[in-house]
Amino acid sequence: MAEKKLTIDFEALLKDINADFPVYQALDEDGKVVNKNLIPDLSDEELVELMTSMVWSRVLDQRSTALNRQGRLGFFAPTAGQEASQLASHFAFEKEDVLLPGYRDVPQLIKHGLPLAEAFLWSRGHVAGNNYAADLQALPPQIIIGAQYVQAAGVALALKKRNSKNVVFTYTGDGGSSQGDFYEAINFAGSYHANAVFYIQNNGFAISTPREKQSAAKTLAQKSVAAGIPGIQVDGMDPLAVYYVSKKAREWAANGNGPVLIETLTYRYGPHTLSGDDPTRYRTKELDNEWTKKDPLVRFRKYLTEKGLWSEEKEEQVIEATKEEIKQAVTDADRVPKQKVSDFLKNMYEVQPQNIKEQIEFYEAKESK
Ligand SMILES: Cc1ncc(C[n+]2csc(CCOP(=O)(O)OP(=O)(O)O)c2C)c(N)n1
Ligand SMILES: [Mg+2]
Repeated sequence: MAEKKLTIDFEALLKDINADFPVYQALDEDGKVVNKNLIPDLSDEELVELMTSMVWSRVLDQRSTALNRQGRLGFFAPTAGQEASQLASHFAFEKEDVLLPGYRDVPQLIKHGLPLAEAFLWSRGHVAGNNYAADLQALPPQIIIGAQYVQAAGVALALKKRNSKNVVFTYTGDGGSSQGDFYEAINFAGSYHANAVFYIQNNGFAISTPREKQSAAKTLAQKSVAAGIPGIQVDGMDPLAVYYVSKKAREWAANGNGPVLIETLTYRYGPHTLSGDDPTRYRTKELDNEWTKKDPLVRFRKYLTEKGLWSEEKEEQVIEATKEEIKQAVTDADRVPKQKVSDFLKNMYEVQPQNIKEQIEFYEAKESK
């Protein structure tokens, strides 16, 4: 019998699916320009502002870790290593753009206008940490993986319907890109050509699950294809490239063309959170070393020093000022009356059902003792 003719070339199909998604990079590990087309049009002052915010974030990470260990902070998800991915992306957006962060995206939230003391209260699980000023265009950090993407799709549609020139920008992780919410959100926003920029901060791990086990997709950026929206992979340790692609993506979305998906290739140096994770159980020293060589602060420091815009003294000033700012914020957070169970209950319903009323009475009696 003659062999059946192969009508479907699965190998070729896979090749198409894994079409090339180039990684955008402007600066190499030594802070040397590798692609001058990707050097953004930022003034000297803006370059210094961006570096300052990245150093600020590194100090905040270190101090938050220490404060957590002293029992003075609650939940904390370390951010060191992700400064370019977080702060250089945020730098491309306007105050009127809406930020929907995940639990690791507290630095962007503070830069967007959340007072540091309120961020600390949020970490402590205090309701006052969720009481946002009316002009703060952001929602509190999302703990449910991927849920902020669905909310972002809704906000993006609202902006679109109002003919707004603002956008929503939201962040999830490599693990988050496996959630149903992720696909629903980019599909929905795509179909309405809504004003959204979606970030996947691919730090290589979802707690202990490595990226390779997360998806058979060659890149996470290519998940944009099925939603019919542009997808970009960027060196997430390169602040200038992250800023450049973010700025362009924002323009694209703000002009009514629809959403963009950006995958930043990055790494978290610390544990997943400070609630008991031990990264030495799933990461090697070699891998850690490989990524610390790509450090966004080192790279940007070299670039700016070469330009005469940065120095050791300047960095020392930023570090000291940040430590002072943190000290003050802890003092301010400590002044807020302790969280009460009755406060939680009072925040649950606008019109309280009987059982909640009874619980409020019960806890208020207990708390007044
Ligand atoms: C819906 C849901 N499932 C599971 C969890 C538990 N969980 C918390 S963080 C996390 C991993 C997320 O990894 P990734 O999206 O890569 O983000 P990263 O922490 O690396 O920034 C998981 C599974 C959760 N919070 N929500
Ligand atoms: Mg991750």
